Amino acid sequence: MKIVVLTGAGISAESGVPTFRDADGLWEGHRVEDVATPEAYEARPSAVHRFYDARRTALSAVEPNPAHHALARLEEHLGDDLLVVTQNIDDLHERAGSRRVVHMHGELRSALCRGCRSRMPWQADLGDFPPCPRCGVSELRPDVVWFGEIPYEMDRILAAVGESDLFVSIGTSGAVYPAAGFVQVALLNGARTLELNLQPSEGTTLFHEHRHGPAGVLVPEWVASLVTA
Ligand code: BV8
Repeated sequence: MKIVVLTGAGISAESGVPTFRDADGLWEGHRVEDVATPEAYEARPSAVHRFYDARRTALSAVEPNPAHHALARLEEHLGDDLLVVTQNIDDLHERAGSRRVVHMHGELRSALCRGCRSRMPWQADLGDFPPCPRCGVSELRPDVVWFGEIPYEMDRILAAVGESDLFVSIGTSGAVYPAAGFVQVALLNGARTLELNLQPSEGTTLFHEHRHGPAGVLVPEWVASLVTA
């Protein structure tokens, strides 16, 4: 059975990574267009770097939770028949042991050079505008996909969703496209669809089955049911 799992901020909430739209969410205090758009970066690069440098630093204070670990276990069983597509820019899936992970919105621990377009692993701050190790110009930006920019690996994602037998959405509000549209692609290709989320998402009516509750409980239960089956 080919499975595609789409994850959002909700899967990392129990690890202590703030979500976006919840009361004290990441967007709280920041207008999206002030920190997550190319225009914002053009106008106020230091403010945008402060937002992402703080999130990158905070990553070292959090750990994967049982939901991340359960998906890593599922990959051990399914191998290439499982693909995790995440909207998250944290590295908790990989730190839990998942290998088949697509970061469609980029990664915090990566930098993108606007000069030579190189992408490179990056742990430190970018707010001090360090030179690019490849081309030497100080044009390194957070390697994240901002609003108005094209997400990464769309062809690979749409092919996998189109071939999937089961499409599972975990911890996402279904408010941001094109990710929010993947369930329709799965349905059009005859896949079964399952939502695991704290509360119904904006696209909840598009799922054959819903389980509402914390991912740290729902995902290990779901994986256990699949692995024993
Ligand atoms: C694009 C990186 C063209 C940066 C992010 C169609 C209609 C309307 C608008 C559009 C449209 N198409 C495009 C748009 C514009 C825009 C968009 O969608 N706007 C929205 C606001 C309406 N989209 C774009 O600009 C995209 N680019 O369209 O390019 C294109 C498209 C296709 C092909 C070619 C070209 C680019 C969007 C990417 C922006 N970058 N992140 C950063 O992280 O700072 S988006 C960012 O916000 C996240 O990555 C994520 O995608 C989104 C947040 O959503 P969630 O992850 O779901 O988080 P949220 O807080 O909202 O919800 C958490 C959920 O978890 C809740 O449901 C909650 O109940 C649940 N939960 C909480 N705790 C738990 C839990 N569940 C389980 N357990 C728990 N413990």
